[in-house]
Amino acid sequence: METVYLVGTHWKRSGSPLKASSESLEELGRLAETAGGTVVGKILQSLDAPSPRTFIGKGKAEELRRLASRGAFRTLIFDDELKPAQQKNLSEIIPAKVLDRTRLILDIFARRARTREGILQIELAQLSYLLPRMTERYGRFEQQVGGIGTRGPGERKLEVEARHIRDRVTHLRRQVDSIKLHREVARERRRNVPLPSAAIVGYTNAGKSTLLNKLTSLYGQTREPIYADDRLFATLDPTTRRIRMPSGRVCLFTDTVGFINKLPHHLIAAFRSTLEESLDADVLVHLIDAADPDFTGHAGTVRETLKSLEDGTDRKTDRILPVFSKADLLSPARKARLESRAAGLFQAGDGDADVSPDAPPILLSAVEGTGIHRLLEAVEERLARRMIETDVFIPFRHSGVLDALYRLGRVEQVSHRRRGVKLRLRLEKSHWGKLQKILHNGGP
Ligand SMILES: Nc1nc2c(ncn2[C@@H]2O[C@H](COP(=O)(O)OP(=O)(O)OP(=O)(O)O)[C@@H](O)[C@H]2O)c(=O)[nH]1
Ligand SMILES: [Mg+2]
Repeated sequence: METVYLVGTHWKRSGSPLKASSESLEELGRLAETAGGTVVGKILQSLDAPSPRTFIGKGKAEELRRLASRGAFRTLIFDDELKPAQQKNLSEIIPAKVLDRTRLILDIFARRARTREGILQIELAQLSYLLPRMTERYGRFEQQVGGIGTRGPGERKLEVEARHIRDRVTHLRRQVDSIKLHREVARERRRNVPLPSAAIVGYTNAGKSTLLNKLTSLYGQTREPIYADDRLFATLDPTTRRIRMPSGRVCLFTDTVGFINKLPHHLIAAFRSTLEESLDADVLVHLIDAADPDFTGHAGTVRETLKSLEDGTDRKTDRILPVFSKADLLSPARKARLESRAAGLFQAGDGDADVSPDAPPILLSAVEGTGIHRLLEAVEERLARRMIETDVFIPFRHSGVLDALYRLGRVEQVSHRRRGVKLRLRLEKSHWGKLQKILHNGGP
């Protein structure tokens, strides 16, 4: 059993409430337990600014040293990311393993990774985290014993180690890139027979995998369940299932890795391509755990993370569909309150703006199977927004495109004319653009 002591910080000048810091510390405790630790104690410090040397103040560090030397805990975990020098100094003072939230999350991801790509990506993230910490060790060594005659074997060893890591990082990047390339080719091929797609996104433990399992068992073509559990980051690798929608169309649903407050940037960088691909979907179902007391804060984190991933792309945010999960855990009173309050929870302009009073929020229970049909209808409605309905005349010399139109869109009406056929058509906007090009440029 690994005993763990937690250190949280409330930044006095940040203006964020004390409650947010203590909730974050709670969550750190759940993360530590997910990683196999047992939390034996914690402190929440109020600070103006971190101390450059030891992050926390001298007095606190001394207090923790005393606790550790009495054997009160084996591992100390900080809720904030420590600078390499701070981590090193703290390890020198306190006889315990000193970690931070980033390192902990990286560790959990490493335990969870199953696919080759996931394993490579997590190693990449870990090495990028470790490298500056090694150079710190190297840099200090040089300072302490620097000068003539210090180019000894010890120093060279560190240099060699750091170079090894750098080489390994380059090697991993290449492998990840090559997997990505293969996948892009496959994706391009799929695009020729495009199916609409939806990604289920949300905070970790919101119920995303449970929802996909429910969808699969009700409307799916396979039965094989995916792993869902009451622990943080149960899912790492995306899974996609074909789901038959109320209209009869098939839509691809993808389960994705959960987001969390202060998600390490090394991880976002390493998982970027996987995430971007899932988020390429036509609709993003943003699943929010309605039974979680801090669901508003968590929903905010998810929106922020999505925004940072979409940086530079001109995606419209109206593809995000907010949906509340775990309705079965709510009392009737809370349910009613949620239904009346939801409108005000998501302000217009920040993406989840579609919970308007005339459209009550979608509240579902993946466990009891309630609200699922409404979810699918709402997804179809979103998909339909990307479609246009139009009349088009296809001259006989272009009759080659008819086959594709029947396949890609919905032909509502046909009337035969002397020089061709006139169609009333529902078609995705992007396909409509292509069709017009073909008709105007005189042939596919
Ligand atoms: N009561 C209740 N529990 C639910 C519901 N949906 C999910 N859960 C539980 O919530 C926990 C987390 O569910 P998951 O489906 O693993 O959550 P996730 O969003 O995939 O989590 P990560 O993969 O860790 O990001 C599990 O213990 C589920 O049984 C629901 O509708 N009602
Ligand atoms: Mg999951």
